[in-house]
Amino acid sequence: MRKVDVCLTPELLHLYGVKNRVVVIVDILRATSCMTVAIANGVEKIIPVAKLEECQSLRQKGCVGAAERDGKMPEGFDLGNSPLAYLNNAYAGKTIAMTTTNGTLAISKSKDAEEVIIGSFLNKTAVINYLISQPNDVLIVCAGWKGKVNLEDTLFAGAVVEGLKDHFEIENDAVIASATLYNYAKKDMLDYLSACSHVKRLKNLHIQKDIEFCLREDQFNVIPVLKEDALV
Ligand code: 3SL
Repeated sequence: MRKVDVCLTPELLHLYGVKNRVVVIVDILRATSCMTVAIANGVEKIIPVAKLEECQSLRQKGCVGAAERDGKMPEGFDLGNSPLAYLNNAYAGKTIAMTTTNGTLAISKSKDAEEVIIGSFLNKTAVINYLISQPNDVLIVCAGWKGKVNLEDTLFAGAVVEGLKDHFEIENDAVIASATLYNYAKKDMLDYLSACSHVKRLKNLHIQKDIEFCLREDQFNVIPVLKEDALV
């Protein structure tokens, strides 16, 4: 039977190994939610990069530059990290160079996987159905916050585990913990997450709308996939 595992922060990735697995990158607030909305709204590709300098140099070569550090857009870029910015095909046909504090870093650390896909509540069921349909073991990699575990990514990992549990063998306790947490919180995730660190951080930046949007389930039937160096 195929196996499913959960890595709660990229700092623990060396304990798992990504080879021969499909890796699902999760950064609910807000990078993987942004990526889902962008691809669903016609963005041609997203080049995720770990560093601001790389993003700026791609921008100078003609990409739209989307950047975030500590929740804010650093000077000199075109876009921050709000998923709402991509709605209504606002960037359809464009190539976006994107760097975020944790999400794009988690992608660059997972590049040796059999396949890297992007998960968010917004495309939850599409991700679950795809994982069931393909032949490989699965590793869900939570981006966390600066190396630490966060609740919103753990909740989404648990939601995926719930969808996979009849088809996959559970590999370790992080899988059980995330599913238990999701089942506990799913009735009102917004309420459950109100005390969590990144929600507080984003609320201080007055982006409550982004938080609410990122917790909506199954808004899009797309899965961004890493092909060479870009999400398509
Ligand atoms: O860390 C990240 O990758 C971002 O998603 C963080 S933020 O929600 O844009 O602040």
